Amino acid sequence: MKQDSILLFFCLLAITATIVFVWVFRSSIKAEERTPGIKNALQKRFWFLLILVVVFGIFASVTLPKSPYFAFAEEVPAKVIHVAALQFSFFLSEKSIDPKSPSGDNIELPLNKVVEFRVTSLDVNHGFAIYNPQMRIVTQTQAMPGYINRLRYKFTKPGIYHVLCLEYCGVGHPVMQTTFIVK
Ligand SMILES: [Cu+2]
Repeated sequence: MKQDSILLFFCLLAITATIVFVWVFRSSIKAEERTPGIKNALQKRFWFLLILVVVFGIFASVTLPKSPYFAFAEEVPAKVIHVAALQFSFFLSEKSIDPKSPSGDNIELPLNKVVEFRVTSLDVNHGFAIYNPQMRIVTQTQAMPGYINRLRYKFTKPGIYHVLCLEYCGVGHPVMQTTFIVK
């Protein structure tokens, strides 16, 4: 399948990169023997790289579990909202949206319950960013043609939320927005 061949391609790429890396690494060991005085510098580099790897490891282990990919993954959403982006508006509906004649509804979402947005685009790439009543962004995903991105979120404050496009999608981009109510 297409996905398998992509995976195979990247595996071959990784093997090639590893071979090149090992070759460069091995030839740099020879340089150490030829040039006296470089040992200290190489030792410093070793410690620098080790500290870098440890710091990165700590950073990754703290931040990766907080990635939005895992947000509310175990929960069943109280409401599913279908979202279709189209130059230059958003359609939000509780029913699935017909791509040939998209239409949206006024959306009212429950407070303190997990809501799932299923976001797609009917033309070009758009952004789907949700702003709270104070116009601070709370969550976002991309709206891409041919893909459905699931975005789960739990609203903890009532009010009118705004949806803005975050991807420059054409002349109407600045006015591409909609609202929904959380209560
Ligand atoms: Cu846009």
